[in-house]
Amino acid sequence: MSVHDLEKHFQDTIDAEIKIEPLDWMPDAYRKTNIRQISQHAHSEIVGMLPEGNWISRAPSLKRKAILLAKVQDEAGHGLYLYSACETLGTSREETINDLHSGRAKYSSIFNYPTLTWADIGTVGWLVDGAAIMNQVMLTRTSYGPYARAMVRICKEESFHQRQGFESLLVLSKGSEAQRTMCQDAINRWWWPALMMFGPRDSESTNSDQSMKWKIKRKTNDELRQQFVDMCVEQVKLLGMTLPDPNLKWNEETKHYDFGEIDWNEFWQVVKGNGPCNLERLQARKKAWEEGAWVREAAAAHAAKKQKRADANAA
Ligand code: BYC
Repeated sequence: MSVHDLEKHFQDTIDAEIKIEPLDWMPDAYRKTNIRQISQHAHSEIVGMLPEGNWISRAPSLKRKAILLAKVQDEAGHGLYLYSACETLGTSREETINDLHSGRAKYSSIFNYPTLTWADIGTVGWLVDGAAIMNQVMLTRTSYGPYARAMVRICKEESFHQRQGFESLLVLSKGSEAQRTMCQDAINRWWWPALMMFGPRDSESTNSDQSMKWKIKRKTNDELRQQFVDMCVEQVKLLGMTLPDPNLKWNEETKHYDFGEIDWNEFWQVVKGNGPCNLERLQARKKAWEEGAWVREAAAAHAAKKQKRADANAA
């Protein structure tokens, strides 16, 4: 088959809603886009453990500590499924992680903000995991098979994460004046960064057009952001709190909430490495990688020993 025929067959497969699998022929750019997106997603899960892990030893009760521990462990699992999905495209784990450590690969802007109070943990669950699910439900239908299948399980866990966050905020919102103030303050600080998670406006999104054609993405950044705003405006009412945007207003024509302008300068500064915690996050990841070297060596030695034993038994 000529490259033209291969490309046509590839696009027809996608248009017929048949998943692309690791051994199928695929255009180089499709492979690269998936490696870029899946690895960035994996890095986000792993870096995302840091702002929350920060509160495990300070959770206000045994119940909250157990929930937070489970959530942070879930994020580690998500990272692992995603790194594995990425490896099916022909990259090595080491290469992928080197790209994070050298700053070549990105991770979600949201994890470069600090978690200052206990209410931040509930707010991260509600808004950050809420934004994540909004984006990831669409990814359960992404065209690359291993990525889509990883997302099914991840979404189930993310939905527990979001609910526990909302429930934790609900308790604070019914608590003392100080707890209500803490809750509102956390919502005020996380709202705009959560909206930035969906990425630049569609008009500035360099990858969207092609990713939509390849059905890697099923909805655009702006569509998902709007869906998220509409959902949160209703949910915040249940908390008796407000969202920090004076321009939020129901639009009868579009049947959506209009909202204020995002500070895109802040977004790009954070993406470029100049956010409040970028340096700290990368340093923590590099340190963990270096300190974990002996674990990787031990695991490899154990696997080699097991294999040798299995070979001897088979002989
Ligand atoms: N932060 O062309 P665009 C989680 C980059 S984990 C940083 O629209 P695309 C969780 C983008 O990479 C949440 N960079 O890109 C974990 C591109 O640069 P490159 C993470 C961003 O890929 C623990 C450039 O801007 N979720 O939920 O079509 C605890 C232009 O953008 C961001 C995922 O990763 C950003 N926010 O669309 C709790 C989901 N936005 O790569 C929760 C999978 C954009 O060309 N990823 N950029 O140099 C996606 O769905 C898509 O990659 C995005 C961006 C919607 C994020």
